[in-house]
Amino acid sequence: MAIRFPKRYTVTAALPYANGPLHIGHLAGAYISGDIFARFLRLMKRDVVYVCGSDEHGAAITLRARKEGTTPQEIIDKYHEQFKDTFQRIGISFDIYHRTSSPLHHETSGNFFHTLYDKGKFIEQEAMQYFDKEANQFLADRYIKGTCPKCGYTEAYGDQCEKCGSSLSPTDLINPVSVLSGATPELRSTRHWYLPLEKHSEWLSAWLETGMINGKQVHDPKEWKNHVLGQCRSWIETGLQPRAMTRDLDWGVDVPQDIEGSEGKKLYVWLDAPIGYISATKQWAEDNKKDWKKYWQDKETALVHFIGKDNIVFHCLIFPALLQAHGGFIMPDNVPANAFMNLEGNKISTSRNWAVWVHEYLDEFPGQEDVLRYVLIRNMPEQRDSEFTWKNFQELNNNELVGNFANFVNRTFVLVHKFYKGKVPKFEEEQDFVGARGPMEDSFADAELMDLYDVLFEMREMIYLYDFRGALNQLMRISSMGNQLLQFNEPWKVNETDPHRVKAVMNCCIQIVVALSVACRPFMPFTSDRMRTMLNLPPVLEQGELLKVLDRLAEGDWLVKPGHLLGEPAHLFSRISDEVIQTQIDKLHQSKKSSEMTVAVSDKSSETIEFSDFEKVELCSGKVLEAIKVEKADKLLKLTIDIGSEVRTIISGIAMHFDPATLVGREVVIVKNLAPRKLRGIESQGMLLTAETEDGKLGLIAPPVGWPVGCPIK
Ligand code: B3M
Ligand code: ZN
Repeated sequence: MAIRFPKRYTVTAALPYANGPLHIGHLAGAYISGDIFARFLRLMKRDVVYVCGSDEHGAAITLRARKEGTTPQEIIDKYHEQFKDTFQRIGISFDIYHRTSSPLHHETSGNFFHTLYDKGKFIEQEAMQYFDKEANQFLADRYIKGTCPKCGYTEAYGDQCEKCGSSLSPTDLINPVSVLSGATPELRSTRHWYLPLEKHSEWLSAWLETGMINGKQVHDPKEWKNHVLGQCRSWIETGLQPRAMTRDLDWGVDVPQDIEGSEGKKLYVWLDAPIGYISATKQWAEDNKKDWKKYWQDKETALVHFIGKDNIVFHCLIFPALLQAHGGFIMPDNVPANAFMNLEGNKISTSRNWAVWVHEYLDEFPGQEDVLRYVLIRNMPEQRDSEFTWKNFQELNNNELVGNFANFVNRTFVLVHKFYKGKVPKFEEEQDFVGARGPMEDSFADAELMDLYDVLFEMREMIYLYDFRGALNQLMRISSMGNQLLQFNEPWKVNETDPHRVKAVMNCCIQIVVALSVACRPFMPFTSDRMRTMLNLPPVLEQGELLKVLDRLAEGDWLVKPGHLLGEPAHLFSRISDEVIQTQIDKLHQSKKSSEMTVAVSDKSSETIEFSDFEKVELCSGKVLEAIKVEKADKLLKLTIDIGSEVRTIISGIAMHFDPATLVGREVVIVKNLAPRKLRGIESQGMLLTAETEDGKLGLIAPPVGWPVGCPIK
């Protein structure tokens, strides 16, 4: 694949919701990938800005404030500061870490909305939405919970089911309840501005599949990850729907006041958040005397979004549609989204406290930032979900960082200090020596440098193509080569008898260490700094140093000259013991348990109902007359059920569990007096009772065998 060279890059990483601490899944999802890419580009002397900031609007924030009994402002201030600090401590090199509560962002996103409004890109529409009478509020997104119509998960949010990942709207939910009061909401009419996404479907599809827009090639779709394109395809195939771009809320960016009907309306958080990338760039440009427009509007700029897979639709369909509707903006050149990283066999979960919190890691493993970075990159979920385990963390540290990388660097330093008092040795270049791979035609040192060049070049290619795991592998190949060189020549044995060879070998090893000190920087910036001090060389400032190394090696030039005096060797990595690992494993299970206990206690108190509540539910027995799949809905079945007095149609999310044919004739229990609801255009008149195991097995609840249909069940 050909690598293109845009004039400059705008690199973004998903703006984290300022509503809870960062865990390793966040790092592995977006921030480290973006960091590798941005640092690498700087090392290649490319023009790049890496922007991020806190996402401070939306229900994620207001609900958190409610839960903690405080204000949204306090929540965002607390987490914004914490994020800034954590990112900096783990070495994420944003050029700016901005926030969406800033006036500049409010202005930028408000104006953006206004432009779309002026250009007639929205449809203004009255629609029925759930309203909580007790809380006196409309319930969008995370303010409403209910049963997912696709998979039957009972805790799905109004915007998304976290179990099956489907994107939902509140009216899709079965048995919706208000998150604020627990009340069953009622439908009320409200006016909003919608983006008619379906009108963008055609060009979006063409752009994603071919990289062409308005007859111009703007990116190479072959460079996009399969799972990203796959997800976009399936969204487009299912049919894009108009999406409301405003909300009835009191926290967020105001719909511009001069627009009629703007009162009480805020921008949808997924409209304002990606514009946060633009406002962050504006702030950075202002602070650094740059022109922000070049980074967003010049065709020669490549815009690259680093995100997790749950954000794909927003960055590959909705935001591009918004940018295009606005006009004047470039499209993303790539959205190299990552899948999820699991932890010790389970999904990382903030609410269940199943996570490794980054700030806690930093406190408990001082000076070992790069170990975490290394392990997260080694296991980066680039194409599919991956796994973090503490055992593997220990193994990778002990075997690869200590056993390979640090071992090579340390042996090299010790030997150069021992043989040459720390001075890089000079040797006769014409002399042929035996390299790591045995005798060869070229001069030994030249061949070593060529090999080094080749591996670095491959690493460079891989990073350009977002294969960071592969690139890290190349980095480790370099230190393996160094170890082989030492192992094969055994300078500690032959220095007396073959001093010429040992000088050549040790000189080469130092060249390799210098190359490593630059090449490791995108992955392990702290190690790079430590190595430069050891080498007595200036720190790598990310101003084209890798490009320089490649150029020098291509020319056959040394990276550091003979006679250069090295600093003292220091240990780059040290072994991690079983006890340390066990402590972490115990801590994880411990904190999960205590969070379960609090959940259990609070669940109980909030879920107790009065007998009179229970009495309201009318259950009865019935018999399935017909069962058919609902078109374009993988998980829904349309059931025709005889309940004696009448025949009901019930839409149930059980298609993944039963072959429809086997359901005909089955005796079932239904909730008879549930308010009818429309699902996929079909009215569902009741609900089927099922039982579900923790691992998702589903069974039907049946009345006593052979009983007549229509029996009340109490
Ligand atoms: N805050 C969602 C998330 O953290 C959201 C990303 C915004 S990126 C513009 O998953
Ligand atoms: Zn679901």
